[in-house]
Amino acid sequence: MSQSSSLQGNRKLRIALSKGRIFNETLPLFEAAGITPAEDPEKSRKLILPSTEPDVEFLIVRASDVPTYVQHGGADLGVVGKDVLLEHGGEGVLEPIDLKIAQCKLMVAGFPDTDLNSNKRFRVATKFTDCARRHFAQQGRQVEIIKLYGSMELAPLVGLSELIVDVVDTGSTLAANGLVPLEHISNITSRLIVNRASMKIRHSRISDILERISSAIN
Ligand code: PRT
Ligand code: MG
Repeated sequence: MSQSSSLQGNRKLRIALSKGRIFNETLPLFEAAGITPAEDPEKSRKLILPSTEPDVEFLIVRASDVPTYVQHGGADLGVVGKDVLLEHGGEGVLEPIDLKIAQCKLMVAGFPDTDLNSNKRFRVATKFTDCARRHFAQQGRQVEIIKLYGSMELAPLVGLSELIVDVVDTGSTLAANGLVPLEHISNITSRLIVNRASMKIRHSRISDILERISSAIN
């Protein structure tokens, strides 16, 4: 049978991960659960990596695509930042475990002299358009949202917006660009997510993995 066969009972269990920070911080947890990728995704160009477990494989996808793969059953499990999950909406996925990795904060940021209480209609540059819209709506503030795909910190520097909404860790990227955090929206950690149907169909195998990962966290 081919590796990509979609025969439900027979095909391998698929875990969607993004490269970089999430992969690096997730690896020890999967190792503790006895599942290790057989190849280094930073060195391989393969998008499907076999694992040391014959019935499990890893899918390497863009961070923001992880919930979409899991929602539509392209992957059974996934690891994703809560920021990405909030923006996706979490439809069709279960979120059983907070992995407590890749911690950061979703923040409103801008220049230090910004008066957030002014009646000005701020322009907000962000890739988290839904989160930003919700945040400002809750406060009854009218803003114009400008969608970007990355490097949000640049937008205020060139007058594209007064504010940005982005995840902040150390704050050094903001500081290096003369910006400061102005408002906290949400604490962010990565979550293990599971496709709803997979959770029923492959219940015992998935529960076993969830249990082993949970005990690795604690
Ligand atoms: O790269 P791509 O656009 O595909 O996706 P991505 O950039 O969202 O992926 P990745 O791998 O960079 O981040 C994956 C997840 O890690 C995010 O969804 C967050 O949940 C989490 N995370 C934790 C972070 C950070 N910390 C973080 N610092 N994601 C991004 N950053 C960025 C931040 O936006 C800033 O521009 O890193 C930069 C440096 O942060 P400072 O504050 O430490 O300077
Ligand atoms: Mg990135």
